[in-house]
Amino acid sequence: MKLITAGESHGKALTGIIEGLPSNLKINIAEINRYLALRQSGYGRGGRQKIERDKIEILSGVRNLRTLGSPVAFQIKNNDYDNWRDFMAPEGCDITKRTLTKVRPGHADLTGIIKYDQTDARNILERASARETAVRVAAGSIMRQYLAGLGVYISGYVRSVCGIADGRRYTFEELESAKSQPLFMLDGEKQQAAMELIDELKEEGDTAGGTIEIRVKGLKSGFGSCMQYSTKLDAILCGAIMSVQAIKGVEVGLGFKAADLRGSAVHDKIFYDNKFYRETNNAGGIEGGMSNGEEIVLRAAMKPIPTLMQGLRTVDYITKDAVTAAGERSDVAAICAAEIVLESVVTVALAEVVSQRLGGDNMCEVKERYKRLK
Ligand code: EPS
Repeated sequence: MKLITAGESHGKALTGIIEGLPSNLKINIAEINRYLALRQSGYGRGGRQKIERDKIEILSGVRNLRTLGSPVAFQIKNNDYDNWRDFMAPEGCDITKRTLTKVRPGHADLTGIIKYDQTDARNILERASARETAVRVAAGSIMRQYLAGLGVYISGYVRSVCGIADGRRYTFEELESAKSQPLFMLDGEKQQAAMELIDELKEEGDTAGGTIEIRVKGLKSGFGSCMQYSTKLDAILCGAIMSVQAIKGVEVGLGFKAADLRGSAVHDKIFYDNKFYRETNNAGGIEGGMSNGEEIVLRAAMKPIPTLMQGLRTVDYITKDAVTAAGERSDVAAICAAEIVLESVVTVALAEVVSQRLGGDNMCEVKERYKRLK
């Protein structure tokens, strides 16, 4: 299974193609749109989300709500294109307007302009923009339906915003209620404090990041491989997480904390009672690059959004003058969007690993093969 995405932030549409879905997977379109709406939600988003109403339009590979086994192509229209047609149209447009040369620190602007031999960072930022993640959420939602057919579920929540952290542990079932919270946090007091901080940052023209936990439940052991570095499940899932805009760190299970503890306090002891089990899950469900049957626990750190309304010191790419970086409109925090995106990219990466191991041309075959695994 493989996903390819295309689309510019203010272009006509975002497009995705998924290759390798088995036939007869029932597609719930309302569910895909629910995740797209969740990605647009959350406290601290900016003006753009008032313009967009992301909805999937499936173009191929699905007939009467069931996959055919052929590539599934889909698009999500950019409503904002109506305001940008004159400056973005592939067929010809005015590229002297809406230019960006006051390159923003922390963005792709400067490095991209040099690498792609441009004079306008618009030709870089349009693709580097986190708008692209809408496609990955739609694809993730389709692949989530594939994994749910096997009893594999993905969830998560926001653990901290700009240092305001919830250190509690939650069961997988408790995580679902996070989605109805303004910041996808489960600790009401921390969430209130984080919302107040976001209000302050908005006043100051500043931005915030945070940390997110993603969990996978129901995955049997043996996915990923210890036989080749590139096939290790932790490498694949962490790579997927690091591919998301603004993500700067990732850990599995105890993660960085494990470095400060003794081996006897870190490694999950193994027991047997009709089946092998562990009483702790410090490994985060992955040992030797393979799922071990426990819940997979991944945590990611998102940096603050690099477009600041207050503007950071930078240099104009053309004049070389010291200037304040561009910043017309920006989210203060997009941590909820990132939470949905991270669930989605983990789902996409996992579905690829699962389909590689199981194969199967139709859903019935896939389910039978999964059931037969120990
Ligand atoms: C983004 C800048 C903002 C965000 C955008 C990502 O867009 P604009 O420049 O149009 O105001 O809203 O995110 C989305 C549009 C989205 O759907 O998530 C950026 O520079 O990365």
